[in-house]
Amino acid sequence: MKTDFDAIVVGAGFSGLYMLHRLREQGLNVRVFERGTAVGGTWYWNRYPGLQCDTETISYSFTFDADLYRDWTWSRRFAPREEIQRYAEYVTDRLDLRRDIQFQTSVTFAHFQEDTNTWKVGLDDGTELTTRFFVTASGPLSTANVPQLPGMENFEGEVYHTATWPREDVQFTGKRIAVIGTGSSGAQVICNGGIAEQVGRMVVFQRTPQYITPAKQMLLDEETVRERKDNLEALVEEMKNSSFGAPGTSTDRSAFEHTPKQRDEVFQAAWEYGAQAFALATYNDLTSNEEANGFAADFVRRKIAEIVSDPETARKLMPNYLFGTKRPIKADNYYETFNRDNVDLVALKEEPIQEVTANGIRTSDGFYELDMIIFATGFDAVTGTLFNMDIRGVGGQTLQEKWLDGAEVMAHLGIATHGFPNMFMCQGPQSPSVMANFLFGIELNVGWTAKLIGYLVAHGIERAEANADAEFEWADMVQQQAEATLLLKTESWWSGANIAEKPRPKFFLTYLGGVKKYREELDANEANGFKGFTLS
Ligand code: N01
Repeated sequence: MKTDFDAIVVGAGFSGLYMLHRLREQGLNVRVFERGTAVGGTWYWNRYPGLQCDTETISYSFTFDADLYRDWTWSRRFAPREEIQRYAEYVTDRLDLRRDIQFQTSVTFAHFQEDTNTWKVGLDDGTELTTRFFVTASGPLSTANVPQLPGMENFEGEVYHTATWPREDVQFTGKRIAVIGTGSSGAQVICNGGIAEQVGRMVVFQRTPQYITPAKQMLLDEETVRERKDNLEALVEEMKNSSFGAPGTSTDRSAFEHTPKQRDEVFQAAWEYGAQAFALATYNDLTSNEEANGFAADFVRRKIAEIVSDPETARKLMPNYLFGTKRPIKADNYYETFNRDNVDLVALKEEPIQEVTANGIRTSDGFYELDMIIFATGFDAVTGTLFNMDIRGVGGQTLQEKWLDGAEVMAHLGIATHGFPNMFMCQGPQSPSVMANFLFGIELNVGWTAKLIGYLVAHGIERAEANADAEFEWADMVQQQAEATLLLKTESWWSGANIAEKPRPKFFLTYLGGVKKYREELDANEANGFKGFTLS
């Protein structure tokens, strides 16, 4: 059947951009719908002060086109949001993608049409379109989690969430502000945004302390930049064969190969080096062996005690759960910020919030007068945005029904789910997505999906559907990977524990086997004629 488009893609973040490029290269008629006014996805929406990518720019760049890589020059070891936004615009213009992206348009529904093996897609302006392939590139972290605090509606000051930060400048000078949440976003707001230096007072409401190691941001000199560009092939080889999809992020060494003194030297060197070194390149058993984990955890706690001058504040900042079982945070001067006279810490487990009033927050122990509340409370991750669209597959079944509201999420290769033929998810559930260098992950699974779509078109195959047994096997394997680690021992958004009203997923939501293994799985699958899919 003739459709309006061969493929409709939801979202113009990096996944959507790459998908558009790859499908268009194969001569397909593609349209991307983006709710924002520009490309960039997560980097478009999260514009809070201090935001920078904590994957190093050397690998947080597309590598599929050497000229595209070499013609862009990053200024720093970690790119600030604005620079990534410019990079996304650069990619868009270089690949001439803009003409196939419609901005300020949300996809409201996508319904599979069984009689024609096509999708009917609805937009928020009421338009209905047909497409052969429906592709979600809507991001795993794109629906903000805003906790309902008692009395919140009475607050008369300014209220922001890191993930929906306004485009206009926010003034902080002299104000009394609360930051609620100390994940990657909260940490960057607290110590990287320059806010602490401007505000009258900053009160950090911390529910769970975090392990935070220095990022070690720095400007790049010309020689470093030239070296990177000259050695792209070797870099890509290393990324392909690594676990995280970035250089310097793995090691074969166990923590038990070293004496306590040697371990401290290794941890200290990684602390000074920054980036992902502490979590990923010190020892290979930190997140699989509790004793090894304790070595790293103790080291960070000792650092907190050394850095933070007030012993009571230091105690409150010390995590007592397993290191690395929440996403390790890399940020400069985080613990140091709590030495400032105008920064206070409230440990919510000891001093819970009782109510928000017109001019502040009352806890069990006191009242904090405030002009502004910043929520850095994260996301309804992985499935949140997918569930917000009305996606219906075979028999009119919704994605929520299929996945039991999140309790039984299964996606073959992290890309497709049974009952939803011709629908493909970029960086979907049970792909490496957030557990790897996101851009390299995109090159792998978006690239693979584009190949599958190309194969279907070339062979006149109308319908590709993931098989139920294949997706179960994949989801079960992902769950076994998680059970082999310590990750399930801690509540986190990784384990789907951060949204109280959502069920805990039976199968872990992210593939933990690493980039190399995932790439090999995808290659083997393709070599086996796209195993686990019924093509008809
Ligand atoms: O969100 P989070 P995030 N009352 O869920 C707390 C990526 N990212 O936006 O730990 C009080 O990690 C919650 O407490 P607890 C990255 O993948 C990347 O910071 O649940 N507090 C936690 O402290 C990251 O992992 C970059 O007890 C409440 C915080 O809010 C992911 O995005 C930068 C609460 C939420 O932390 C999410 O990070 C930023 C409540 N009711 C983000 N509810 C890069 O640099 C939640 N909290 C690439």
